[in-house]
Amino acid sequence: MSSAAAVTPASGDAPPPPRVHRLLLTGAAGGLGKVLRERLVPYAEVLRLSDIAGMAPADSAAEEIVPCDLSDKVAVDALVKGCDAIVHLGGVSVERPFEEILEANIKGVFHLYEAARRHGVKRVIFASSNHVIGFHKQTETLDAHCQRRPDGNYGLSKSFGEDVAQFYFDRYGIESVSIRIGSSFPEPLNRRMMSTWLSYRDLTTLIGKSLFTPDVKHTVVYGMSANKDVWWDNSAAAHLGYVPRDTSEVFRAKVEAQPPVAPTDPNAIYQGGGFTAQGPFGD
Ligand code: NAI
Ligand code: 15L
Repeated sequence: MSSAAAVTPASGDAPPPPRVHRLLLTGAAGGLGKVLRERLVPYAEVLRLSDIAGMAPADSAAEEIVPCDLSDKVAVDALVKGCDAIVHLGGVSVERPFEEILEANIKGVFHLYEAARRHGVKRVIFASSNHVIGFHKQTETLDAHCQRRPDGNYGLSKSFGEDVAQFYFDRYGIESVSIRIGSSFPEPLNRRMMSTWLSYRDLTTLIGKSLFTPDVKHTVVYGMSANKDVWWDNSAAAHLGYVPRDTSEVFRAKVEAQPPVAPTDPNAIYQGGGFTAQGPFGD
């Protein structure tokens, strides 16, 4: 690999995928973290798994379990030490009051990049979200350079995370890929997700491309499968060579059997769907 301390491939008939030595996965106890704990195995000699929530014990010498609260600067520094690359999933993943988002997402992403700087980590994959552009209408097609229109505290925190990624590239040369994940679940759960769905297989492929493509600088890419009706244009991230293999179309009949969504419902208007109508909190 170009940037994340590649390990020399072993000889053999088919070349193995490139690997880093120690890959840190934050958010490892979460929905995507559990999936990626298994699927990132080929990408690293050692997978360091971290979360504030409980995780299953290490099942081999190739796993390290390091509990950590991302809002704890000292703990994050120790967590990152010795890692060659980071897949950063940890944080609050839904709309919540600002104080919760501040600790986990805003302080958390800053602590992570500061630790990456101090310990010489060269590549970070940041789980951003479609909610950084959630107030754009579903009639629009957006590329990576569009205006961000965050749809809540959560979207604001992901927008901040993208800015942190850009700053740490401009100032310190740490490369990042910010993946604006659409909806990554086993299958699309509603009509909106017919456009935003990202299969676990395609997510894994995209993370691999994000880890091992040379010279990504700070790339923003939309995390979506090869869905029929999409709102996002990934041409600005073509250098990643990401080619999704799954599509939400195979679930269309099941999704369209659901009751229709009123045209006035945010789920039918905005790319961020119902997130645009959550909050305010604490009034
Ligand atoms: P999740 O909520 O299941 O997992 C997030 C994990 O972060 C949890 O295990 C939680 O315990 C951990 N976490 C929360 N606060 C923490 C803290 N202070 N310190 C350490 N860990 C903390 O979310 P999911 O679905 O697995 O998503 C993973 C990432 O991808 C999140 O950053 C989310 O925002 C992002 N994403 C996910 C999408 C999806 O469709 N699943 C869509 C867009 C973005
Ligand atoms: C997200 O950012 C959330 O983390 C996830 O739970 C879904 O709600 C997803 O966006 C979505 O927009 O469907």
